Amino acid sequence: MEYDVIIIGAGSMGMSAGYYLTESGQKVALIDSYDPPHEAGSHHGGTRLIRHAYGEGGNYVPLALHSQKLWEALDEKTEERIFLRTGVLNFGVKGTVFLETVKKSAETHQLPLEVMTAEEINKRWPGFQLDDDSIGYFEKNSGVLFSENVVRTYRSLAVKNGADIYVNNTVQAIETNSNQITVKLTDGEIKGKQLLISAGKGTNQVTTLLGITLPLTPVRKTFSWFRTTKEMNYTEESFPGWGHIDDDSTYYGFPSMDGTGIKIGRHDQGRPLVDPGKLEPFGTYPEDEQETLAFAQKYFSKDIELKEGRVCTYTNTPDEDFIIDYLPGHANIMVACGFSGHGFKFASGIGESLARLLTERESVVNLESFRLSRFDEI
Ligand code: PYC
Repeated sequence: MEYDVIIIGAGSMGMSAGYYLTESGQKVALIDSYDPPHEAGSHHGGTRLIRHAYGEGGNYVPLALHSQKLWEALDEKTEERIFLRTGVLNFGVKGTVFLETVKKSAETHQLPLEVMTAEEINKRWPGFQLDDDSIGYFEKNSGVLFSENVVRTYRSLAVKNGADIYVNNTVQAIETNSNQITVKLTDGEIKGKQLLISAGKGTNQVTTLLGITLPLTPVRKTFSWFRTTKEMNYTEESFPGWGHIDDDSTYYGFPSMDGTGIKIGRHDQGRPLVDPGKLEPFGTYPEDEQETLAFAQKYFSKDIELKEGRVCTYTNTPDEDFIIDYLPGHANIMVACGFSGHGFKFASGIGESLARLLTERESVVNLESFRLSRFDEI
């Protein structure tokens, strides 16, 4: 049997693309080194933010808004929780490029955005204790996505639509010609007309089988959950999703979902992974516990305590914009990678556009800024 599309890497992007491809009647094979949803990639830890007014660049806004619609449609299709409208507060020192871009992108796209002083923020959400020099931008329509539920739901819908899934399988070799691609797996081999590589931190292990190395740096990241005696100030009803930006650091976080604890992570920095297959456990380095705890004590509550932490991976590009393109020299192979720690919120929109590109050669949303041609070395 020959598949229409083989997808290597069935995490958030690959699983979403697989689902949308099966919705348009394509015969799809999904391959993953683990059994998704799992903790070895970039979709675990329960939650992700979706923000619409976008500090990383106004060009992301149409994709964020379209993705939001698709999340809401997915929510209707499943009993699983997919999206919760908590609102998201971006706060920090007034004038940072990120916060100015949030404001400008909201103005350009006429998004509702409330400008708030520190005093107003502390009053509205008593869980915050911000200094007078902080400013905040609150968008009420954005919120929290349930990341493992998303991957589980896309998987079950794709399989129901006829996708085959090859779990706990790694790719050993790829043979290509213009008509057919053969992927040799740990267990057997499969053939397809087109290939999508969406293997996160393992992407270069796959593309080097085709002689191509992409400008990707897998980075070890951590996130933690905290407890406090003032839990009622941090519930999903009483506290928003948030991001904090100043000149030296970026942190993000979530309310305590169903009493699981306040989740906080540091978005910038992290240690580049020498071997993408090896991730040292949480607590290996002093900063794993210290950084987010110091942040939480400063901006939330003095009595906050670490409950537990986890490790995950970002796969960063040099400019932290994504890579979504055909692989050079291969008109039947696409790559979607380098999501640089801010891609999950777009997985619905990107998966749908990848499916459209693979079937009709045109995207639903403009993805031109993610082309490989922006890098000199490719
Ligand atoms: O892009 O908002 C974001 C985000 C939250 C956690 C990691 N990335």
